[in-house]
Order: sequence, then structure tokens, then C-alpha cells
Amino acid sequence: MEGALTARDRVGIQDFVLLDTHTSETAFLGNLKKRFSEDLIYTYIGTLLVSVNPYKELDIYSKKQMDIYMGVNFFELPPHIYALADNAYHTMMTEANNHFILISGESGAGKTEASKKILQYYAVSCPSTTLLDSVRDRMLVSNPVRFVNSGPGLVSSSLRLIDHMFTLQGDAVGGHILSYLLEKSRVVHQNHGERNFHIFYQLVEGGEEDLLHQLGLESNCQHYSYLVQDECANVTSINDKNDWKTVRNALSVIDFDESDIQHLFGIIASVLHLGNVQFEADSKGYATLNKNTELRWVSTVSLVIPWTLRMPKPWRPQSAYTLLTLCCVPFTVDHAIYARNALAKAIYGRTFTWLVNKINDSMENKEPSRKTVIGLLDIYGFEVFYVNSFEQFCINYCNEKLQQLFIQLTLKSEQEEYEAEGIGWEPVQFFNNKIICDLVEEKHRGIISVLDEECLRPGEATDFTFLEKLEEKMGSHPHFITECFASTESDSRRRPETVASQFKSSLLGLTDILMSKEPWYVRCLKSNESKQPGRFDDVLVRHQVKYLGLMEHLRVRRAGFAYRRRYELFLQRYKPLCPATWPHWRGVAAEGVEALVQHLGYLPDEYKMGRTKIFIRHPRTLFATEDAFEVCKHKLASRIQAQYKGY
Ligand code: AOV
Repeated sequence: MEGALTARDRVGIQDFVLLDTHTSETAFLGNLKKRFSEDLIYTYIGTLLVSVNPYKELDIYSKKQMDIYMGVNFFELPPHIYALADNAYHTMMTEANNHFILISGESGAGKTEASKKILQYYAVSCPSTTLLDSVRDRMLVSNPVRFVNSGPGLVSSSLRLIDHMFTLQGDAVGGHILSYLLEKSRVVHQNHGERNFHIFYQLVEGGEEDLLHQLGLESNCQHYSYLVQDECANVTSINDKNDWKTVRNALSVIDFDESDIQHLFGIIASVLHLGNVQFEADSKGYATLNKNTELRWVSTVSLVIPWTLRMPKPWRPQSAYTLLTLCCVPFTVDHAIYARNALAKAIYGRTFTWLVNKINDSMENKEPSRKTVIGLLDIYGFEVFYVNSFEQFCINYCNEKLQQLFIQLTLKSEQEEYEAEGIGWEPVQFFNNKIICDLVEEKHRGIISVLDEECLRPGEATDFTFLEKLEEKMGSHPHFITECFASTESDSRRRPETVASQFKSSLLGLTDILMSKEPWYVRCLKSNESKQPGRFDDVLVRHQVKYLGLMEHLRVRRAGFAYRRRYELFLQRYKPLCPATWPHWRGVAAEGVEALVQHLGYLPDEYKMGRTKIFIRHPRTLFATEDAFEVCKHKLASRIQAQYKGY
């Protein structure tokens, strides 16, 4: 911390908690911008790391840099993703407990890069054996594979928690991926400016000639209707050909044999072929296939018997005496397209689950010893588009839950630290988003409950009736307060779970998992929309600061005292400022600090003495001390120089 404090006018404050005008969004942005212009993309809010995407290579990720951060206390060096990774690792080692690092931000903000940097850091810094090297390799290469989802500048598609397991000696021994939400609808429909999942373009653009031939694919994305829906097949920043090579390589490292790989590509190709299946209406208005080519390819590459894909026409009820009754329902063209798309989504969804399971098998912990875990959770931030879908609802609900978790955990740890230090806890003013979470998830009354009810009325329920129900139940709701509507049904009625309910349950499961671990946070911000190196778009960044709740984070983190430091370290640094402590203080460190701050004229309300640390309320008190220290340092240096001149 010291280095940046002295140079703070030029490079800004490296911990927002120490920003004097901490409640002002303008000051917050000013500090972020000042640092960004000096290529300082990282800033802390306490132990939370804010990262602004520079869109250019910075010379801060070398092995030398990793060495600098290894085993060093959080605030002793400029903010860095390595500092966060290292502190999580060392806390895990010393306290033998589990941790998670939550990385959030919008698409293209740098989440993937951040998780890669953390993995690379662990790959270099953890103790090494040949066996463990291979586990680390798998963790690293699972990155490109798990990102078979959307890409830079686009919406992320799944919520993933990757646990990295370490022995109590700190060796990496395994990993596990939990995937929470795959945006399957992207397979068949993309919003304006979005692409389908990367893997489709990579296969079509980068796949070897033989392979494409075998799969019946043409090397041209424009040929596939699922890939050109919004004319976004080509994104200049994405190199599908190169990425294809990386994915292929990654697949072989994580124990996929050739037949698995063939199988996987076959299924991916089958989705593309399925998308090109077209229907025509017959004389009765029922759907018929206009040609068989695509369907034949679907069956060839996915190894499915053709007749199971192609229903006989027209509808022929089977004999009542046959054991297996096959009912074929005639579809209109619209229904047939809907069914085709549903099949494509189901195939992709299941393949994704299969893939994750395979990766998990290959990273399974084979060590019988007790292990601790650092989880990497990477999620998209709040999303608000011109047209918002069910996916935005899930994403935003998820973010509200995680924000709630953050507030609970941060306040809890602050409170615990104050208690441990014997300092009275003062209530903190903050926006508690529990009312928003309740509005979504409350039994019988929340939005998900209403949605579930509507889903029980197939054929009758529409978007409009759902909206009407919401209006009826919540229309007059001034804050989303729960007393407004009464419980309408008993719990005992069994019903199938809707996707929203499943998502709600898995999120509740996730928050339970997270509550049992110690949290670390990385908030990624996009500096500009056009991916221009070094450009800082104030409006865009301000928007993200708002919806990522960074000011709220700061307020909670800044509760009570802005700065705290162990007595020994505080005394070690500032002892030249007081004759009683300079050059040595022989007594108890806390008493030395008391003598020091008395000499500096700290007022009683400005600080508190804990059991092991001094707590300083306002940054300005610390800065005044720091300025005095700078002056003193120069005086001492000139005195020493003068002495040497005398010799
Ligand atoms: P995302 O993970 O947040 O989006 P990425 O991590 O893929 O975003 O970042 C997008 C691009 O920004 C990368 O390809 C890099 O070119 C650049 N970038 C990000 N972080 C850094 C950094 N620290 N230094 C230099 N360049 C960086 V997504 O997975 O789309 O939700 O779907």
C-alpha cells in the first residue's frame, strides 16, 4: 500500500476504501480512470478486486511478477489478480478451510482472462510433482473446452463453479465443475449481435477437410440456418480456426479418446443439420418434410435410427391390441419447427452435461487424503437489453442472490473482526436487496411461483395471462413487499418442476455451498464497447459500476473504519514520526502505537485500539500520517547524506 499512497496524485488510490470522498460515484470513477490511464487496471475495495479490461497486453503477468506476489501480504504490493489468488491460497493453507473466488462482469469484461490468470498462477506457484502437473494441465486446458459457450462481446451462457482441490500440503490434486445454467435457447435463436455457441463456428471454420466430409458439413457458416440468424457469424476478434486447434488439443489432454471426440463432433454436426431441416404444409395443413437429406445426415452423424426421427404421415392410430402403442400426432409447420428446435436444444444441453461429466472424471481427485478447495465461480453480471428474455430474468435473479450473499458475508466478516478485536460494532446503512430476492423466489407469492402456476395450464396460459397474473398479484406493490398478496394454495400438490424452479433450487444449493466457503471477489469492467486499447468510456464504466453494486460494496466494506493494521506493522512504518518510538520501541507494540498516535495528535473519535490492530476511521487521518512520513523520510535521507559528506 505504501508505494501507491505516496504517488497517489499521479496514479490514484489503490484501495477505494481509502478514497476520502468515498460515497461519490464521480470520485470513484475519477480514481478508476486515473489508474487506467497509467495502465493500472486493478484497484481494491478492501479485499475485493476491481479489474478494468485494457484490451491490450500488459507486462504484468510474467513469471517474475508471479514470484513477486508469492507469499506477500495483500496490501504490500500494488493490486493484482495474483495477490488475490495468492492470499486465497495462503489463507486456505494456514486455516485449512475452503474458499471461492467469484468473478463477475458483463460479457467481454475479462472474466475468462481473470480465471485463466488465477489458474496459471496456481499452476506455477503450487508445489510440483509429475502427477500434480498433469492435474494442473487438465485444469488449464479445461478452460477452452468449458467455454464452448458464447464469446467476447456477447452474452455468457452458463454459470460455472469450478472447484480446485488441494491437499493440506497445498498440492493441486483435482478439480470439479458444476454448471448451473446453460442458455440452450441460444442453439436455435440468437438476439441481435449475438453468435451461437463458439464450438459450431470452430468446427465449421476450422474442422479438417476429412472430418467435415465425414460429418456431411460444408466449410461455410452461412450454410447453416442456426448460425446466421442475426448475420453475426463472423466476429473479427474471434479466430475460429485457431480456437478450433486449441479445443482439439484440450480435448485430448482431458482423456477424450478418438471415439469420444468423433462422437462429440457427430452430435454437434447433427444439431447443425437439424437446423436445416425444413417443413412444408400438405393439403390438410400438416407438416411434411420437403427433403430427406438433412435428416439422413442427422441420423448418420448422431447414430440414431432414421425412422425414430421421421414420423409417419399422416397420423395413423395403432391397433388397440399391440403391446407398444405408438401415437403419432400430426403437426402444423409451426409446431414441427418448434419440435425440431426443442430437439436441437435438448441434444446440445445433454451433450454439454456429458462433456462436463467427462471433464470432471478426468479431473477427479485421486488422493485419499483430506483436501481443501478453492472454487472459481464465473458469472455474467446484471443484464438489461432492449428486449429481455427468461434468460435475463435468471441471470439478474442470480446476481441479486449473489449480491445478498456478498452483503451477508462481508458484514459478517467485518462484524467478526470487530468482535475479535474487542471493538464495538456500529450498525451500517446499506440497501438490503432481500425484498427483491423475496419477490422472485417466495413460495406461493413470488414471480417463479406465479410462473409455475401458469406453466400448469398448457394451452391456456400465454405471456399475456402471465403478465395479468403478475399485475393482479403485484401491481399495487410499492416496494415489492410480501404482505401484499395472500397464499393461494397448499404445498402438498405435486407438480413437475419448471426450469425457473429448477434454477431457483440450484441457486439456493449454490448459495449454501458458497456460504460454507470464504469469499474473494473479482469485479470485471469493460472499458469501452469497441475493444479499443486504453480507451475509457465514462458512461459505459459508470453504468457497470452502478449495476455491479460497487458503491454498495464500498459502503459496506467501508463500514465504521476505513483502515486497520497490525500494531507491529504500523509501528514499524511510522516510528520515525515520534521521538518516543524512534529509533526503537522496546515495549509492547500496542503501547508504542498509542504513544505514536498521541504524539501525532489523533483525536479519540478518529481511531480505536483493538486487540492486535489499530483501526482508523477516516482515510484523511491516514493520509496526513503518510504525508508526515514522506517529509520525515526525506529529512532523514538528507541528514544521512550530509553525514556521509562529512567523511
Ligand atoms: P469475458 O469472459 O468476460 O466474456 P474475456 O475474458 O473473454 O471476457 O475478455 C475479452 C477480451 O478482452 C479477451 O479476449 C482479451 O482480448 C481482453 N482482455 C480481458 N482481460 C484482459 C487483461 N487482463 N489484459 C489484456 N486483455 C484482456 V464471455 O466468456 O464473452 O462472458 O462470454
